[in-house]
Amino acid sequence: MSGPLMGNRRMGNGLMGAGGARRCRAARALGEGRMHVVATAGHVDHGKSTLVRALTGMEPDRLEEERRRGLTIELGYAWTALPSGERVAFVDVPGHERFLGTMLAGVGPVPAVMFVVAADEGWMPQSEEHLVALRTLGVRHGLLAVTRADLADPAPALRDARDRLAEAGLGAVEALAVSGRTGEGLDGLRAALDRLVAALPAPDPDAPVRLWVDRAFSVRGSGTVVTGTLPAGRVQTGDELELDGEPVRVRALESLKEHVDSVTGVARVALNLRGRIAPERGHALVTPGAWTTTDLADVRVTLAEGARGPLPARLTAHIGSASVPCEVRPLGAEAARLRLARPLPLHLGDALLLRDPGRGQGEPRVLARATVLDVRPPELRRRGAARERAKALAEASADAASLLRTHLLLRDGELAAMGCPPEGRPVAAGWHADPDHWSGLSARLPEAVRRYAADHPLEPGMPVEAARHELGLPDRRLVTALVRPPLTAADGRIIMSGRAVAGTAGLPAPVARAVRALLDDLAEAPFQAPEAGRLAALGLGPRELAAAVRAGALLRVAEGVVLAPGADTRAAALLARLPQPFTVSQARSALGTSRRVAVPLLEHLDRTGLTERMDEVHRRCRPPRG
Ligand SMILES: Nc1nc2c(ncn2[C@@H]2O[C@H](COP(=O)(O)OP(=O)(O)OP(=O)(O)O)[C@@H](O)[C@H]2O)c(=O)[nH]1
Ligand SMILES: [Mg+2]
Repeated sequence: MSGPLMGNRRMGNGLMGAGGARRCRAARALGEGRMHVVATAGHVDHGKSTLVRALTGMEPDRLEEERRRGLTIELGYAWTALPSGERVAFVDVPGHERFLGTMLAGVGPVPAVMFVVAADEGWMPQSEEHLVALRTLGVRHGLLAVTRADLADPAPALRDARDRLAEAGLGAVEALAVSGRTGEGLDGLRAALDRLVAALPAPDPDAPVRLWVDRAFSVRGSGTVVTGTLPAGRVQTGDELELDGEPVRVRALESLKEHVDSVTGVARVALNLRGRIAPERGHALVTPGAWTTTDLADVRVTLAEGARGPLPARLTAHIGSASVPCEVRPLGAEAARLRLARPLPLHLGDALLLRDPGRGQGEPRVLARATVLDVRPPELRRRGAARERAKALAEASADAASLLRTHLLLRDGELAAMGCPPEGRPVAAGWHADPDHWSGLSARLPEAVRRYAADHPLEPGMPVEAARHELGLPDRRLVTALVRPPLTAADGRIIMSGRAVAGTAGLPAPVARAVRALLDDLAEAPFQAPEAGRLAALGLGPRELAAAVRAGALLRVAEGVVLAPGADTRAAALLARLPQPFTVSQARSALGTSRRVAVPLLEHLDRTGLTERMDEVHRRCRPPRG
């Protein structure tokens, strides 16, 4: 077994891509079925490694020290084909109490477990501790092997252990008596493993990648290599991934010592990486942008079997192959804020196992499950903020709706990076909103526009940017999405259309006074639009006139030509009394005005449909519509 990357590192020549033919033969011998990964668990010396060795013919204890001491110290890897052709790779964990951290790193990313109990010793402290850990991590698939059945009657240990596993949420697991030494029961165990893997849910090949590194080393000529259990998703040669925020490229890829171009979870993989990185166990390779890398998370705390609260303020958090010291700040009875000593890529719903590394023998060390509820929790500076947050977390679940209650507005990409596919349609350009917050904003906008119009009477409406600022929104497109009648948006501004009262009321006092003076002039001679001089004398420049027109205080028929509101319908009524069709000249004298006003006024009447042109010279009035 001289595979370069996956197996025994000391024995490998480490040339990815070299020796392919030999490996391909090995791969064919192993079968082409789907791959599954199963971790071992159980008390020290109960026969886990012996059983893995007997099942696979491979040596899980790679270190010289392990063989000398007859003890597993590091994670071991071995694999075989099952009778069905499906392939199973074992992650063999140490049972010694001192290596609980390593055991958790092995089990962390693995969906199923082979729980090993020695027939001659029965249930022991690390049997219990491993079971509590599995339960805390949410491992729900497994089988029970009561081994060393050549040394004692396996029946009592089998009965006892089966009941304990069932109670711990692993359900009615298959339980078998075997011997790693004599080989008794191994065929039955292989068949049971086949049934176990057949029942495992198929992971999503399109899921974002998060590969927790369990080993990292460099291979001469190839560079950095990491191995791990890929729980879901797909990794391919050439992929661009991220490790600790640094981009890395997958140069080559192996699975069970076989060179492959692409692999989907669940799988044991070895990746040859290019990038400025120094990977270690506990780092994760992730799909860029698909995870939120954070050192702060709000979590729901579920105490482990046998543990009592309150939790100590300093613990170690385990997820995947990572173990990270953390500070625990309780928020209410069931929630807490974790401050991690280094950032981890997390999703909502992830389970962290909280362990007290300081506890002595006999005391529970696996203390709690921390289910991630928020990966970007809000600051708690204000008085009472912690209490409010505790209340919110008590009602929260690990979904988009709960997140939006806290964050109010989130983009598609942010939700995805938090592990929450958005529910429902976006309110605008990829933005999702908390429904209550959105209807609150929707009620505030007309008020803001009204206030703005009162404060800026000469402006044609509230600039969208001002509204964005006023409502505290991160994107102008959110403002536009909030515009609905009677609001309208045009030219980057929001206008309150159909104002209730047309007139000078909303205009600044000097403008209102000037407009009233104009209207007095027009009352005498309704179609003699004021000359430029008169407008200038009254202080009515283009801005003031535009404001008066918007307010409905004046009617604008052309640039610089304004009349009293309603002058157009009055004109149409007068023109209707003329013999039809009529000329501009006839209209001009009927209205008592000049060509300067008559021409644009008639064009305005054409546009509004009160008159229509017959030819170059003639028009006629159109009967009122409807
Ligand atoms: N007679 C007998 N001895 C066994 C059997 N399985 C394991 N042993 C012996 O039990 C001892 C421990 O076996 P391991 O397989 O190293 O136990 P382990 O569970 O891997 O131990 P750790 O990894 O250190 O937790 C060794 O001396 C084995 O030879 C078995 O089925 N029958
Ligand atoms: Mg072992």
